[in-house]
Amino acid sequence: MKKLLCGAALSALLAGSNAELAVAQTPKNTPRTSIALKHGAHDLGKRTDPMMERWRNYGLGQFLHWGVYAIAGGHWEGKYYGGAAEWIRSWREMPKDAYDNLYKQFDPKDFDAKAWAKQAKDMGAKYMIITTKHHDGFCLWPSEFTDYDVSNSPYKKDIIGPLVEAYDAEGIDVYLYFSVIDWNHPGYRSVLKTEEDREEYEEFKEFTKNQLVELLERYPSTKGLWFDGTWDAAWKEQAAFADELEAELREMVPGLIIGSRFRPDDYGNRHFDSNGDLMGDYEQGWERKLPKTIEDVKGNDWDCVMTVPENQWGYHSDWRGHVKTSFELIEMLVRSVALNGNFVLNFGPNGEGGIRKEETQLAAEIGDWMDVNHEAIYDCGYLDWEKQDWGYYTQDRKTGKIYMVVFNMPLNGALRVKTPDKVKLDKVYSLQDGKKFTPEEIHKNEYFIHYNSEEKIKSPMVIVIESTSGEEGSDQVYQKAKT
Ligand code: FHN
Repeated sequence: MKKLLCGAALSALLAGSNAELAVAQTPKNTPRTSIALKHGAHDLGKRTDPMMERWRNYGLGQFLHWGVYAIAGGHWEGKYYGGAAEWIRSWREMPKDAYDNLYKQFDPKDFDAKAWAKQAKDMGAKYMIITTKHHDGFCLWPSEFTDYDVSNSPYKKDIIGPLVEAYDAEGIDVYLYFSVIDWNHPGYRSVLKTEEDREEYEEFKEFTKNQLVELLERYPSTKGLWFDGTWDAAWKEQAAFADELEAELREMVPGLIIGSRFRPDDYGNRHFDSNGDLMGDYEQGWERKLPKTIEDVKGNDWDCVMTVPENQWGYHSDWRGHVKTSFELIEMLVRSVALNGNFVLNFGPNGEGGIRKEETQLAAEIGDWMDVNHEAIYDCGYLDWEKQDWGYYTQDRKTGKIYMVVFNMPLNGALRVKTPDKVKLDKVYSLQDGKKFTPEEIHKNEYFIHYNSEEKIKSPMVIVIESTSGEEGSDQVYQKAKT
């Protein structure tokens, strides 16, 4: 499998100018140690193979939370449940038995995999993550290993297969969400207290493994697994099992992508092992929150998964509290890309398989913006220029083009740009209409780009900078360019 940075190279990195970055991989309050681990991170540094490069350049993804919880939609017998809709089974007002029988009503007449995929495509998503099984254990595919699946619902048909097919057809990569927590399996435990617990949990582990292998066998075009529900004490004891299983799954699908939420290390640490090294291909801890600075991401790949309301993943018919606008979501998307991450926006279809009007509207608004401005998102990442208050820089990793994504247009239209030494701004123009700007140099390495339109910008605008970095002596060229 991947081997990216050997011990010697790592020492060199630590000794060199990137030392801060490498050391920064140690989580706060954890001293840098070298504990011998059998099941810690096996590879250090970023994966550079084509599948991971592809992942890194997605920019925007779609998350889909769908299951029988969508039928309840955050209510039970007229009472409102204020928690996340997909957790309603854990609410004391809803009898477990009632929840566990909801699947008998699962018959989503409006489900149209192609329409979902088309909407995601129009929004500009490059990958999609679908909940094959959430914590309740209900499987959206016909599983050989449980009866609690779609084949025993009135709908009867596989949901995952048509989704994989439809999204593949739209050129959107599919990732399978899988919850290790499974409230339906008799062997599932959150804590292992007795010998009997341990015995039953062994069966649960076997079941988990069987289901994962089954998913990859059934849907071989899967690009990765998105794990969840791995925080239980019982699972945190399973370092050896999870390590072996992860290796087996990676064998099945070359290039398979798995984030940091799957396996614990020998001491039960998750995401980062006891030495502070990332376990998995990317950091999976940015949920409903975003990093503020590049230091926060510790040099790792990462994704942010985001809800439209405050904390609803599955369908809740009654969104209360703050509901995000497309402007806010686009800013989150751009901030993610500017800090080398992907942004994944969640959708929670209803019990009939329909996508709610708010989500449809947001998808369309984001899509309209992406239509014009996707160049500033796809294949783009961090640019090491001083951040300015108007918004974010992104840079195309292949062409080197720089994008200024402006969210806060100054009243006088003067957009400050500070460049590193010896950088020359060759061409500056609007991505929307190609209109050229002539930067005004106000100091060495500092410019104003004047946006002089009377028109107030309605959506975040993008200015492209094509620049060159000069060698020694190029200051002169740069100085000449001033006159
Ligand atoms: O408990 C789940 C939650 O319902 C949702 O699936 C999110 C998505 O990342 N994950 C868990 C909380 O971390």
